Amino acid sequence: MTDLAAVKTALKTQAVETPSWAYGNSGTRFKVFTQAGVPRSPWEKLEDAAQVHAFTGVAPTVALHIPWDKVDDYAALAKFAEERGVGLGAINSNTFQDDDYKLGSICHPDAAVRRKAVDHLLECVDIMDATGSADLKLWFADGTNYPGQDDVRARQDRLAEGLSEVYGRLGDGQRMLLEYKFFEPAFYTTDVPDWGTAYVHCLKLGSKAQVVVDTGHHAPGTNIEFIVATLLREGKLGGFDFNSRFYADDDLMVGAADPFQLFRIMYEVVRGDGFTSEVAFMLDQCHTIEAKIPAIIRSVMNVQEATAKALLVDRSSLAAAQAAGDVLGAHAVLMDAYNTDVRPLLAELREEMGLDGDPLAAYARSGWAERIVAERVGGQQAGWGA
Ligand code: PSV
Ligand code: MN
Repeated sequence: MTDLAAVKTALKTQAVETPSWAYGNSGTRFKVFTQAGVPRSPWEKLEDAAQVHAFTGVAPTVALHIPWDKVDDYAALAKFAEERGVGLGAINSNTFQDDDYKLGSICHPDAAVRRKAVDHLLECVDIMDATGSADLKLWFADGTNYPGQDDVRARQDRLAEGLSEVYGRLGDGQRMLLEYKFFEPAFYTTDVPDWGTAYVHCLKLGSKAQVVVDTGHHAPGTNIEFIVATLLREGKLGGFDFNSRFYADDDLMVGAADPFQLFRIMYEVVRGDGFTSEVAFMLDQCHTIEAKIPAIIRSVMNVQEATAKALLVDRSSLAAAQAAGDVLGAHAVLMDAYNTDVRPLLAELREEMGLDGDPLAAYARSGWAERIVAERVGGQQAGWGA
């Protein structure tokens, strides 16, 4: 039997970090669609993120992306967030939108470009100092398109050298989270393509370096929960960038494409005590055709539902069935939890937290969507590159 009170306590302390860029306009390489009411500044993104937290109660921090969220005064931005009930979370670097980075950033063959990339990463740590953020999240678009284009081993050396300089700049309580992605924008080799490559670099760097699993960054069919179990077992899982994918890095709402996969991932998190450790549960999504704030609320709820089901797994019955070699019995224990309708439990939990049991309906009633459409007129909406 699972202890329902313990399940509820765990769910109340869950924290899902929302990404500033999900509040802005987004699109594909074919078209960026605009939506009325979209934030025009990092400040307005934080206002929207505060709404998500106000209605879900479990989205207390917001990840920033530099330079998209560049401001003159980061301490003021942190204070602005705090006054609205949220905090600033991971600082995401961006070494992929500058002409200099055509052949890579930190792995570029030209030392001057590598210097520029590393300086940007060091600037991100300065920003962390000002915002009080604990995590520097690194994703590199670096790679090659053609066999022979560059020396793939030399690129690994350059990567290690650059990362080590940034690692040395981290203060106490700060971490470097290294994210991998199997392809795109590079199509032949990618310099950090998989968890193994990220892991070996993090291992060499030290305990402040950990791996980020972006759920959209794997080849189709990859068993992501196995990667999660392995990284947790090695104490190297720094966090997640949650999103859904049907084909490649689709950045759709987490739990939309494959809620069962999300459950299996969350079960390995629970099994590996990741839920109570320092694993950061972040979203990394884009809401191109759907309304952004409700999509982010739904995404947070999807993570909560998967977590609730994972926490409901009767682990002693599961262990007993596994030990007895009872294949179908063990599978049934897991499926019983997955097939539980946890929505009433979560509604009850929200009410205990002083929230509306139905965050999406409460948000719709709040008038915020109409207010931002009326008020945010003129100016430049935030979006890719802004
Ligand atoms: C790259 O595809 C990525 O997942 C990284 O986390 C980036 O920082 C983010 O997307 C930007 O949207
Ligand atoms: Mn990501």
